[in-house]
Amino acid sequence: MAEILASIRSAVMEGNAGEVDSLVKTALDEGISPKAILDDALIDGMTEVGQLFENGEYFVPEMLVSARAMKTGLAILRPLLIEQSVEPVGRVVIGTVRGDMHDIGKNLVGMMMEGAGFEVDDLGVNVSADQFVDAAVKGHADIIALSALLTTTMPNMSEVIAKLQETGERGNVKVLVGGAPVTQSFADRIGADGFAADASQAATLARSLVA
Ligand code: B1M
Repeated sequence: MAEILASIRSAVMEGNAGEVDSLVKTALDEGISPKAILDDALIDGMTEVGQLFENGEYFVPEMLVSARAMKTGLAILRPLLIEQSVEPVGRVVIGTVRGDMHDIGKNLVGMMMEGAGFEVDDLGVNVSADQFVDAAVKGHADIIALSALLTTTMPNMSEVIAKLQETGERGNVKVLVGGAPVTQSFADRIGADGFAADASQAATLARSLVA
């Protein structure tokens, strides 16, 4: 790993947003690709933070400052990861499901979908089934994209599908699910139209769902 990527990774783990800011800019100046900075430094650092939390070495405050540091880096990469598209290939309503406050992965998915040419309506975190369905109907969305990071909030994805069925909208919109604990078999079980393991797969899958 390039030395600077290792330094960015460490700065994320230390929750040092200022350091992440300047190192990411330096890495870009050195010609390192935004994708490498994202995958090999920012995501890698955050994965390690999760491991340390699991081992009892990090606690919620540490996770929080690391998340802020990662967001600082993402804000710099965002315009570079998003290609300008003239006509949207489709409309996506995205959010993290009810009860869940994790938004970094969801933000990445939204970003990659914008990059793939979608118009993205990001409803944020802790989004109820009603909010998802209302926004999808009002915005004539082709896809509802649901993110969940907790095993306890995964089941709330099926509330959205139930609400779509209840309102007669199920046939008008595809439902795409993802997030660390979500699997293809879970997606099949709740009747989702697709599952993606990461943000770039989510964008590819979204394009095939509207093709
Ligand atoms: Co939380 N947390 N957290 N946390 N947190 C996890 C998820 C956890 C795995 C940590 C651990 O134990 N190792 C664990 C969940 C355990 C479980 O359910 N099995 C956990 C816990 C327990 C909690 C709390 C309950 C802790 C507490 O309070 N005791 C609490 C819950 C709060 C709530 O939501 N109600 C909590 C709180 C927090 C913070 C607020 C401190 C912070 C979130 C800040 C924020 O998001 N703004 C936080 C963080 C940072 C994490 C970890 C460390 C990192 C998550 C992250 O951003 N990863 C996480 C451990 C881990 O995942 N390693 C953890 C980076 C991100 C790029 O990856 O989000 O997985 P990810 O997204 C990926 C894919 O999953 C996929 O694409 C992305 C990559 O390309 N993807 C999709 C995501 N959504 C998708 C949607 C798609 C397709 C793909 O289609 C629509």
